[in-house]
Amino acid sequence: MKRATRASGAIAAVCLLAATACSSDSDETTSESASTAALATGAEVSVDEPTTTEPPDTTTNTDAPTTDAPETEDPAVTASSDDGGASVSVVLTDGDVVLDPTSVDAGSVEIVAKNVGGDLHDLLIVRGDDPGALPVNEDGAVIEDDLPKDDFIGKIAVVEAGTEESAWFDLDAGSYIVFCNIVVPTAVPPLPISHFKDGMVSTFTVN
Ligand SMILES: [Cu+2]
Repeated sequence: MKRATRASGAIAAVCLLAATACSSDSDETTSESASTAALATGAEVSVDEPTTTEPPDTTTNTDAPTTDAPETEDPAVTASSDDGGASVSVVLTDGDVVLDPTSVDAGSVEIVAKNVGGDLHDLLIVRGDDPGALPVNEDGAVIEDDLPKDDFIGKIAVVEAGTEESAWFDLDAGSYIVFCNIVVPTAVPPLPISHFKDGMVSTFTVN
């Protein structure tokens, strides 16, 4: 009787193994014949080896691939918005950048840029507290390449009129300058219009 029990246990184990192995097999026909084959072989082998009493337990654990379920809740997006980081609303008008709040805690900070104007804007984040100290070209636009590498945090490259774009940035404590660096060429002089020069800049602090 014992043997019979062991054998069936072992068969169950083999079946489970076969099922597991086959589950990764997309071809149903193949998996059926494979498990049948394993079943037959498994019965013989297990009767000869008393030690096969243990494998079933192991197999039961292995059977826990049901732990695949938790994996389904891995939406990166949800993780970001749920990570407890601060969020700063940045409203872009044609000529101004309005932040709320203007002070957040250090860490992962979500910058939500909302373009309520009629023009295309972008949004750059640079470490610093004095917009007037940023390097600018003859058009009045900030020269991104001339910014100290560590000072350039990042940017939201395009925020179309009437749309909202957001991104997460890792911010240490300090002061930051947020601005639009779009330059609109003009057909006739005077010079092209720099949104930065026109006042699309603001600052905020990270504590
Ligand atoms: Cu702009």
